[in-house]
Amino acid sequence: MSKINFLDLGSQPMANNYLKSQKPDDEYFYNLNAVFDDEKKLVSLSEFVPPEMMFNETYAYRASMSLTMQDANKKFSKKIKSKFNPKKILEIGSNDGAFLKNFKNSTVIGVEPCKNLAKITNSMNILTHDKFWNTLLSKTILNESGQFDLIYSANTISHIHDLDDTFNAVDKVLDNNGIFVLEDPSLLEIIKNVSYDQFYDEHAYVFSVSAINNLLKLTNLEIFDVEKTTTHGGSNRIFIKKKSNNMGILDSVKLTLSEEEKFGINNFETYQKFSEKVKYSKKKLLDIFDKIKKNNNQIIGYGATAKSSTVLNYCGINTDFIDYFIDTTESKQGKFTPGTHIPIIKPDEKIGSHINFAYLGAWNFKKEIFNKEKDYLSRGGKFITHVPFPQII
Ligand code: DWN
Repeated sequence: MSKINFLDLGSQPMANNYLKSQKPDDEYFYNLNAVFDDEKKLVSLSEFVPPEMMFNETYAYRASMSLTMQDANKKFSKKIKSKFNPKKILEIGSNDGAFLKNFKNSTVIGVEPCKNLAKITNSMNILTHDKFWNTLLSKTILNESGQFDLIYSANTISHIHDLDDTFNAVDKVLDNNGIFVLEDPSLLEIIKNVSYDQFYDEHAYVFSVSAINNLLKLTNLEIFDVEKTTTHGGSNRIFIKKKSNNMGILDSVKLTLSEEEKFGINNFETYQKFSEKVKYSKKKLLDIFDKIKKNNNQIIGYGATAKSSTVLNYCGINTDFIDYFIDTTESKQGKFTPGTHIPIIKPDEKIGSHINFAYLGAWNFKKEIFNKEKDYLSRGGKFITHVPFPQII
């Protein structure tokens, strides 16, 4: 097996490790490099951060924080109910219950290793195991609750290091006629949009449908349908069943695999080109920040995302450039961005009238944010983004 390095994003902190102090005594850093496995055609980080360091009782991210995601979860839950009518649902990575709260409590179980989040869903009467997903846990769940006809996992499987064990564990608790829905950011969209900020400690893998298809070859599972969604800048919703289930495989699978193949997702050269684009993106973004600062303008950050941690640390954007971030997540407010130590504050009703430039950390919610900030935009306020290329909007 050959894993080839293609992207060096330098020394990085843990992306969700918001700091209590602007001058912390110690902060954990690791080398953020991405590699391409030429055999499985799988993109991953070269170095994994221990899961317990990232996903624990202080985890900051809340999946229910945006109207966009609330709406997406509502719509998908409705679709699942009408299409598959599942009796028992298991969610791997249930976060704050953003998805599961759309179903009746008695039929759903969550798995969430971040104890602060599991506490939220347990208090909503959604039985939640505050443990990491693995074969051991799947055996416990099987003994206690039996098999499930729907297993859902969004933005989680890409975070789990041992994929063979992950799929094995899914196979154990999935009913023979059951469906496993896996949703994660699309590698194809990331390459197209040069959204290199989807690479950070938590995203151990960045999946193409082709890579998932290859990984499942050695399991009892296979893909039977693929949908593209717009969430998180473009994701794949991959529908998986047991190979023994003779439900047909839809054309979407062949079409997606062939689209990825044509694009070059399975060729190392694609990643070499992507890496050059990332370097250019950094240069152009810094040109924009330099120009604005030379004209003595203040810049704030909008949405202290995990993604933006990669950009800020890779480009060296610190308090010399950004005065503060605003973010609606309570657990991030009053803290400082990892590595770059920029204060994060609660957003006021509107962006202050003295601010003319805001760096869009949450570019994936651009539509929702532009809608909310109509006044700012109409008085000439600008947003800075690096996706799909560095620009002032
Ligand atoms: O996979 C992951 C994704 C799904 O969520 C995790 N590893 C971590 C996390 O990544 P992220 O932080 O990049 O996710 P979001 O969903 O892009 O974060 C949006 C952030 O922006 C939140 O902190 C909320 C904030 N926000 C805001 O302040 N005002 C969002 C909106 C829409 C707003 O209007």
